[in-house]
Amino acid sequence: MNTLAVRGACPHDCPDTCALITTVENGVAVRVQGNAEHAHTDGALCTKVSRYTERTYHPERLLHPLRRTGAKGSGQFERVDWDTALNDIASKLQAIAARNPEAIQPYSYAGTMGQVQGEGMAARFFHRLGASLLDRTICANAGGEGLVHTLGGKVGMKVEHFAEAGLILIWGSNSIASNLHFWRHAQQAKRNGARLICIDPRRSETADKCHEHIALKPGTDAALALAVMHELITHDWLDHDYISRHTLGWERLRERALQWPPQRAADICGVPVQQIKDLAQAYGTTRPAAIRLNYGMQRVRGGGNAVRAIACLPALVGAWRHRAGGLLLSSSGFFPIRRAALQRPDLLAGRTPRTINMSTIGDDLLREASPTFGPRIEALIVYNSNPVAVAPESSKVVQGFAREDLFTVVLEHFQTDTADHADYILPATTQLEHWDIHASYGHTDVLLNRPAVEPLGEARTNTDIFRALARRMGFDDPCFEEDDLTLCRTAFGDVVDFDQLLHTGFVTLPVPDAPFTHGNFPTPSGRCEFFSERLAAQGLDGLPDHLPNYETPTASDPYPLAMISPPARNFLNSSFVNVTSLRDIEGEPVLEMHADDALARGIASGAMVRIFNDRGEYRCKAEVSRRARPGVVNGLGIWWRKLGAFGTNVNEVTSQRLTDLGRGPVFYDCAVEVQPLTESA
Ligand SMILES: Nc1nc2c(c(=O)[nH]1)N[C@H]1C(S)=C(S)[C@@H](COP(=O)(O)OP(=O)(O)OC[C@H]3O[C@@H](n4cnc5c(=O)[nH]c(N)nc54)[C@H](O)[C@@H]3O)O[C@H]1N2
Ligand SMILES: Nc1nc2c(c(=O)[nH]1)N[C@H]1C(S)=C(S)[C@@H](COP(=O)(O)OP(=O)(O)OC[C@H]3O[C@@H](n4cnc5c(=O)[nH]c(N)nc54)[C@H](O)[C@@H]3O)O[C@H]1N2
Ligand SMILES: [Mo]
Repeated sequence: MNTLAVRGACPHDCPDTCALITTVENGVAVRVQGNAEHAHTDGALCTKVSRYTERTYHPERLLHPLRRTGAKGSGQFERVDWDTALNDIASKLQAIAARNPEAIQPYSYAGTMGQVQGEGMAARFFHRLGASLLDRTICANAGGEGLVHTLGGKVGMKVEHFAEAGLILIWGSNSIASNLHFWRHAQQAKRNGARLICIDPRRSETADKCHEHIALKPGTDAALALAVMHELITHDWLDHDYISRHTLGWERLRERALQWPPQRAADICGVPVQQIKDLAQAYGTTRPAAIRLNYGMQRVRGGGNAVRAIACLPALVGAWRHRAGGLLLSSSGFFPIRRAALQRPDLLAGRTPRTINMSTIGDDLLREASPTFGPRIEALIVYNSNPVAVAPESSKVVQGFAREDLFTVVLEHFQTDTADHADYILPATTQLEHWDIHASYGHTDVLLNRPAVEPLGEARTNTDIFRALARRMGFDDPCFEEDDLTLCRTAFGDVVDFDQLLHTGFVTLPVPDAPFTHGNFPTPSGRCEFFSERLAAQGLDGLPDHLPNYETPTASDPYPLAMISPPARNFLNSSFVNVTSLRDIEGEPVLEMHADDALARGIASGAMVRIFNDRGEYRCKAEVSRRARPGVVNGLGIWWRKLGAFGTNVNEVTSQRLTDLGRGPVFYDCAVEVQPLTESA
């Protein structure tokens, strides 16, 4: 038997970016394991990715191109050969481009986080075409902008140093579910005597394992942070030396924070005032104090400001002085990715196409041509994303995708809800079948992914599909001939040692252990900017503030419950929902409800319910659960619509409104009512 161990990288949208070892026997991948030589992975994978071969060799993997035969969205297709598919797609795109290339819209996100199979060749293709651009806001933009306007970039603590912290605030993060390799460090700190405090409306698996859980209402994090500042100031738990040397706007922030006595925040957050005081005392008096912030807390109207407020805290107490103090939301800003060399915006050749926000794709697909909007969207090329399931306000998204006059091409591994609405589905390779190179947003290593097996069936890499389309469209720039290994080398150029990547599979960036001990923030001022001149120049508040949710329900409202829809542990957004062994663990879509809210509505645990508001209705099973706080219901996971009850998922009820900073979606800023589903309904 011929057995190989192939080094790779997990492609998924997760902070951990693990190093993989795939065991290949006679050309078949039989096992995917964590690479024990890679410190961050430490030989361990999450349940999902340890089932990678089940996903790769899934009987429903797409193995040849498909062309639509039924009505739009019917999911009926026939097999065609690649030439037929590519020739027809190229000629349709050419005809649209001849009228106006901006009527063609790429739509992609982080199905793979690879720099090559992500936007490597795809962006070149769309830039050369002059297609509309895509504002990729759906996940992290509010928080990302919040960081940029406070710390200067998506930078922060190195994850490994959390193990040495004396206090860890796990803020808007269910780490056990979504950041397992961080959780190891938190456990180590706990064993060393650190105190762990979880700040989350939901009593998550992570909250269960912390010393304390602050179950605030969704979207009230900035109020909490401002009240903590109030206490730091009034008790003088401040590092005056750090503040004067390395921050900007202290006097103004001080004035703002003094307007936030703990009682004011307690009323807004819906938590006991003593809990806020205790939090402030712990944060003000424990060294080193570390904050693991995650994107769960920025999917609300004020998400950007909330991240700004929290990102001010470490500078106030001088936590950055120690390598185990400070904050980590994302480390992606440390990676010197050569985006221009990879994605070649120069191929726009002076054209400035419009930009469509991926978070409002529902509305935008339904928009008519107008002088402000530009042309109606006539063609949509989707890759690395499942918008019909993941984008907010599904009724609009589905209606848009169902337009008979929209030409839709979907590059996919599986026939997702989005692929059901395609005119052509093109089978794409998985991470086990292609080259790629990866940055991370949870650690500071670059990882290389080698193909472990040949592409399954007739699957082709995303890059190869865009190369083939480029050829048929007559794009003759030599950049369309570059192979994937060349693209891998281009991503970081000489900054990383490519030979080492080929040899070990990973390279650690030279990031200092405590990057902000002496200030040196990547802001314009070089300081931690409590006050942001850049925001003020845009006519925005230069200081962080609490912005209430768009939808802040009260008991007398028609939609009196706040709904959040955080990730399910055994899925990765809508990926893996079709992997039977993982779906079996999750069971079925559920809505967690507090006993009081269920009782008031005559809902028994296990009953089918309708969750609704003016935007739509979602049906699933209710679970009376200690994980839900009063007034807040938790709809877990982004199920495939067609695998959920009545072909719906949580995004039926979410809205297309946008965050204060970064134009992001507000998935967790959503008021609903819940009723038992009676036989007649
Ligand atoms: N297993 C698994 N892992 C994942 C994902 C997945 O779907 N499944 N998704 C990946 C993706 S795309 C991302 S962006 C990352 C990060 O994704 P995140 O969404 O940050 O993931 P979590 O840490 O699981 O969940 C965030 C936590 O925030 C809480 N939360 C909701 N609203 C609020 C609020 O207003 N305030 C506060 N303080 N907390 C709130 C939720 O209850 C939840 O426990 O995780 C990645 N990892
Ligand atoms: N209600 C609600 N909605 C949410 C969220 C939430 O918490 N609540 N979370 C939001 C967040 S944080 C995010 S990041 C988005 C995620 O939204 P998406 O980025 O769309 O993520 P997935 O749902 O995992 O879909 C990715 C798809 O890419 C495909 N794919 C993977 N690798 C490849 C490849 O190499 N080639 C091709 N062609 N396809 C590939 C997978 O098969 C999968 O179907 O969802 C958002 N939507
Ligand atoms: Mo995300």
